[in-house]
Amino acid sequence: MNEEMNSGLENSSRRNVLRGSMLASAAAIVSAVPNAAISNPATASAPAAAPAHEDTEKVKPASNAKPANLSGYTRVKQTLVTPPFAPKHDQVAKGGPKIVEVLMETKEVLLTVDESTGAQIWALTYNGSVPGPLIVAHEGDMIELTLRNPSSSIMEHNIDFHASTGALGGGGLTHVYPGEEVVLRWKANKAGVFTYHCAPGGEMIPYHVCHGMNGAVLILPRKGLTDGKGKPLRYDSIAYFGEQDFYLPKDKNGKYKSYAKAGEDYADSMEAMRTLTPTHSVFNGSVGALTGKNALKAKVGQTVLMIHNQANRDSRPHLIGGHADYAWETGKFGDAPFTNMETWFIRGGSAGAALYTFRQPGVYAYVNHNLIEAALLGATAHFVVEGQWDNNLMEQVVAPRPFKG
Ligand SMILES: [Cu+2]
Repeated sequence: MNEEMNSGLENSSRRNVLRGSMLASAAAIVSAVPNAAISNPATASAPAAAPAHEDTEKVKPASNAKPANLSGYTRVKQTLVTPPFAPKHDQVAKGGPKIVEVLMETKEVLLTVDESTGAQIWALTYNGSVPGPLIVAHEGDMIELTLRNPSSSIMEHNIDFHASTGALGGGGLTHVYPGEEVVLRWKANKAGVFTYHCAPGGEMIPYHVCHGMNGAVLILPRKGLTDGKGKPLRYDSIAYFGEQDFYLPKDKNGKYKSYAKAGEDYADSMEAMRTLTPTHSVFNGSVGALTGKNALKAKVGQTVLMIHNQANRDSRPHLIGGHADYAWETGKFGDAPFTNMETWFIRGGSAGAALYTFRQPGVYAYVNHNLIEAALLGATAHFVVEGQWDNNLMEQVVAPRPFKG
């Protein structure tokens, strides 16, 4: 398997590819931090070889660290679901703080990004989807993640939770080779919606993130969302959008290249990413993933919480025909939301949330209002809303007709 790895990586062993440790920029991004990828020279050839555990030792907290105080917590398991859906949860916390146990498996899957062109990518994913699943908890809870990397994987993976505190967001404690699993527990001490992503080190960080390895965590205030002035805000459903910029290599004739396995596109991807010009910017993994028969559904009078994750690049969501009644642009529920927004802003490397109650039936397009990205690169989703039309809000007074002039 080693020898077959990647024709674009002639000068590196498979271990290098897995860890990214030969990459000069690794030190620049994660220097002075306990990152196993930096300190471990590329020597082994088996993906699940011993050094991983030694590396993990290096990033453990100092031995005089006190054990976590878990008294008062009760354990619950959260079954993660495929986006755009959210796992079952309470909007207002019931009882005391929880340790929310979740399981994620890193999966390297061939994903068709655009059926019309045949564009594909060996996506790097959590649980097989782009974005990875939404995790939901309340402020004060703990998330306890079991991260598994199956032995069939090519690559090493880890996870950096922007909502967490310490060790590169957990990235320094969660490097798992194929065939390994790790368990990380962190406290959700800030309410909001936050991104998470793989960050193996150096150039592997954008490579994994731009191959789909990112998602969001929703940490609700214990009393649920409010307008910032004490008015409770509730939703009927969550629509979880992961906007993904892909940089797919093309051949001399402008056709998208195909690869036999994950990682084989490495050198070509690096070249494509350096342009900073994505070939695609899509919601939930592919062009049309949330349009047509895959459109989101709602009814007039229903309220949807739209969560937008973009782990790499700025975006500016807009709901055509509607608004954000409330928008937590930065995703932080401790801050009062903006109100009645036409377009809101998601900073690259973050997630945000917007709440809207549908008032009219019809098809609403949820887009990145860089309309080139929406229409040409794929960043469009649809809500199909059923209900009674309200002429007080809008009416076609005269249908299109010829006129003289
Ligand atoms: Cu990864």
